[in-house]
Amino acid sequence: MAFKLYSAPQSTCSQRVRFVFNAKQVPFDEVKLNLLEGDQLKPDYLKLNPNGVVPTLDHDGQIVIDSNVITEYLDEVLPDTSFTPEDPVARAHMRSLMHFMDEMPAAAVRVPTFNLAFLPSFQKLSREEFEAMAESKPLRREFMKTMGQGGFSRHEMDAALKRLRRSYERMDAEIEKSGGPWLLGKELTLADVSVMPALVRMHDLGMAHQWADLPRVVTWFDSIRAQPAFKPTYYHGSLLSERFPHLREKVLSA
Ligand SMILES: N[C@@H](CCC(=O)N[C@@H](CS)C(=O)NCC(=O)O)C(=O)O
Repeated sequence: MAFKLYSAPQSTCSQRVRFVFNAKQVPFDEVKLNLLEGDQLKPDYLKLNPNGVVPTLDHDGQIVIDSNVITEYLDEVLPDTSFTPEDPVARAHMRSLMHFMDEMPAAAVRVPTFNLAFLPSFQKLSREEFEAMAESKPLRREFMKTMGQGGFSRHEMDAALKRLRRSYERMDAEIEKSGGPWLLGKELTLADVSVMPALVRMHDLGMAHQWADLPRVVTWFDSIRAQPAFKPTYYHGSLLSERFPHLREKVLSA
């Protein structure tokens, strides 16, 4: 079996899939796309993934898109090390949490990410260039237009941070209910993998204090970072602060 993963080092969605490959100790070819240069919008890539986003998995020529779908697919075709509970009720619970993670923290984290890390690159474009770039995005056109070259408003930032806070509280409640240390109990599942990149991103942006009063989430975060799969997933260049020097300064002064 040969796996090729179209990915971007700092893409939170790609990080989910890289983590699962690494946790399964299955090698894969990583094709790194430069999202700021628009590699994800080139015609050949759009034939693979009409959403114009990463990640995309090519498994022996079969294409699978969407990170949560890909991680479930990998658990099906590489079942030796599984991150999916056998019990159907627990499996359904895992899937509902994965949906929650996509709808809440994964969506909300884009607002601080774009405002703090990507906005300076977009501000260098002329208005026409920015509009053409926004227009070319199948999935994120309206998101880009709402952000504009002035960035998301204070109100939009606050709303995103509140959604993130509610996500940490939900994690806390799930860990308490399951007995932890993971969301569904003793075993790490794809639900943990699904939320991991949002917390890593917020930590990287200097905002880990948002869950500092939730000790179960603090322990969860330390535990996932201690997993052997974590380091190879977050190879150098995977954190925004490693790529954007202005963020590193911000993080250091936080
Ligand atoms: N639901 C999709 C979302 C994928 C997604 O939004 N990918 C981002 C990086 S994390 C991307 O490629 N963005 C490119 C862009 O906004 O043009 C998934 O989980 O795979």
